[in-house]
Amino acid sequence: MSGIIITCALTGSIHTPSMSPYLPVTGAQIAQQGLEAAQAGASILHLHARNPVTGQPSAALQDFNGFVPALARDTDAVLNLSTGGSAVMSLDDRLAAPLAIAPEMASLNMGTMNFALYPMLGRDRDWLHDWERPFLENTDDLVFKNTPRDIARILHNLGVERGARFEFECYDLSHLYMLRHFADRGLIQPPYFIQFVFGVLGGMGPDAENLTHMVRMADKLFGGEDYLFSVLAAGRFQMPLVTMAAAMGGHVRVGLEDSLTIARGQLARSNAEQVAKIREIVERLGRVVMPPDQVRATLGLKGAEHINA
Ligand code: KMH
Ligand code: ZN
Repeated sequence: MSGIIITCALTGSIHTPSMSPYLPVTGAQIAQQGLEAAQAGASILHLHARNPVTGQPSAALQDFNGFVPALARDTDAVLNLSTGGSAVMSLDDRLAAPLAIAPEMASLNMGTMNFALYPMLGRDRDWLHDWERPFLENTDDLVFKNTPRDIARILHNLGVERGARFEFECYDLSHLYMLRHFADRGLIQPPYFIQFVFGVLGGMGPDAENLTHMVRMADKLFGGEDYLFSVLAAGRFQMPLVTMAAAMGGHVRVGLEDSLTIARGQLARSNAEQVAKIREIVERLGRVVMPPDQVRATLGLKGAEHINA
């Protein structure tokens, strides 16, 4: 098996500050945790911003500028900006920072779907901020909008015009067919870096059978040579599912965006802790971690010198 790409998603827009004191929120925290994650072996950093005072997911360019320039200066990791942002944001808002920064990579969610976070309300907590509880409650009526028109716009404005390549987020089998559709339209070129997303309520569940079937169908739709797959899984399914991906020859994504824990019931103290753990696992499986330059060559990226940071 060839090298393995470790992506680390540092903060995301799913968890809220009351859930973990280790969730990075300020620009300085995101930059520091990103640096440590890169040093631990993450070659791609998947990035969202937050309001540094409230911890609320943010689309503001000034909040991205709190950590993107530092990460560009202090690491050679591939910076991958989310275009999903938060499901509560408009597409214009989600795209503001990626369009300004023109990153080497951007995420691209391959279908409109439910994105239900309210089960995380489960137990009582002391909420640090007023926004957290209603934010989670209202996800019982939230549509994460990623229509074909939205996808085409992102491909055009970020891909064609700014030379970004994509982390294609596929939460379900249908999203692979949408990806095939855009390949047939000639709007994307291989190799496709496909992120299989497990365990979001609204997408496929974290079952091993789903992973084997997704790989089987990706082989059928794209051929073994034209795509790479990576896996992320939410919550306690993170490590089991990404380990399975590594054993199957795939790539892995960890980070506090996807799971706040390092073991059952135990909060991860940093993103780097999760990176170090999966690195040890994959190396014991006989995989070799790909450094950023090899990732750039493998995925056909434009190079860090071409981003606005
Ligand atoms: N939060 C993950 C489930 C994005 O940023 O575009 C998916 C994600 C979406 O990372
Ligand atoms: Zn994300």
